[in-house]
Amino acid sequence: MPVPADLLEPLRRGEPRALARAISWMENGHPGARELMARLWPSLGHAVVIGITGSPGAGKSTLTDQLARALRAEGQRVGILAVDPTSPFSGGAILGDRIRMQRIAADPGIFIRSMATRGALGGLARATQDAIDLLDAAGFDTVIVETVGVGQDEVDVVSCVQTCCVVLVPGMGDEIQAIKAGIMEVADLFVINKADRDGADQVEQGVEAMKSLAMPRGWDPPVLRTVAQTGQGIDGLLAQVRTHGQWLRAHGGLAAKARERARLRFDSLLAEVAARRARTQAGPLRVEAAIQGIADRTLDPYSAVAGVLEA
Ligand SMILES: Nc1nc2c(ncn2[C@@H]2O[C@H](COP(=O)(O)OP(=O)(O)OP(=O)(O)O)[C@@H](O)[C@H]2O)c(=O)[nH]1
Ligand SMILES: [Mg+2]
Repeated sequence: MPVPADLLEPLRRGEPRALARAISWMENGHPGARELMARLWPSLGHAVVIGITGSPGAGKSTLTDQLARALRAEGQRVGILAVDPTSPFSGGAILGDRIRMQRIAADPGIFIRSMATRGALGGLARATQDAIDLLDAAGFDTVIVETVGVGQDEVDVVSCVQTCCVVLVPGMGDEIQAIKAGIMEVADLFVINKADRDGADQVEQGVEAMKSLAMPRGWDPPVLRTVAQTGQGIDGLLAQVRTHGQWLRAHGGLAAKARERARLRFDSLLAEVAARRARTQAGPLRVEAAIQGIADRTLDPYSAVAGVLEA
């Protein structure tokens, strides 16, 4: 299905309504979604993508706001994707984010979108990656992806970013343990936010101890302190994000990340499309019969799947 000019051109100019529509197209598997991506694909890859991840209430949104402001002051256009894998709907914390973000949302140089599990065909990571691509196509210089740290979904989402900032706060001894799983390998920067509170030293010691156990990978993730509410430390954070970008460029890291991202994307899309095709070919009755067979123990799961694939 051809992409209407009244979507493509406004999208390339970065008009918010066209962007919102295009993101929904991708999320909902609109018949024109594939052609849209095909048209945009060759010109992508310019936006710098920063990930801000951490536990609920760590100050991710406040940090994101501050970063966006600093980048706007340099004349950049900034996209913000607020990803919440815990929320099936755009509600709760995300609604709060919307209200909070209204302050900066009036600025046409900033585009904000909440991404929740709701309806995102193929999952949140894919929807987020698609949205990043669309912002990139629309000429946004930097995209900030804010995501609540909750495990695999989060790790998948941060695989989309160039520089992943893990936000910690004083007084979270146990949570450092929880963060170890998975996120350690993807952290490019550690940000101790709410450094105006007691206990920043202890968190820093905890992070350093954790880092010493991690596999060395050439880049030693710096540990920074911020007070997002006042903007303290934001310039330092931006400077480190840039240093990391330079390091990636100097060490072939950008190409390596792009390849890794391409592989993840291909694998997940292949799995999804192949599964959909197989289901359609077999039809719902056969699929349900196979599932019932497994439950009844008349059919083992492997044979059930093989049977459906051969349908
Ligand atoms: N004392 C102090 N409070 C802060 C700081 N940064 C953010 N806060 C406050 O912490 C609370 C949570 O901030 P958010 O930015 O909404 O945190 P978040 O991580 O986005 O929260 P979720 O999206 O709900 O997970 C708010 O009341 C902020 O005003 C800081 O540096 N110091
Ligand atoms: Mg938030």
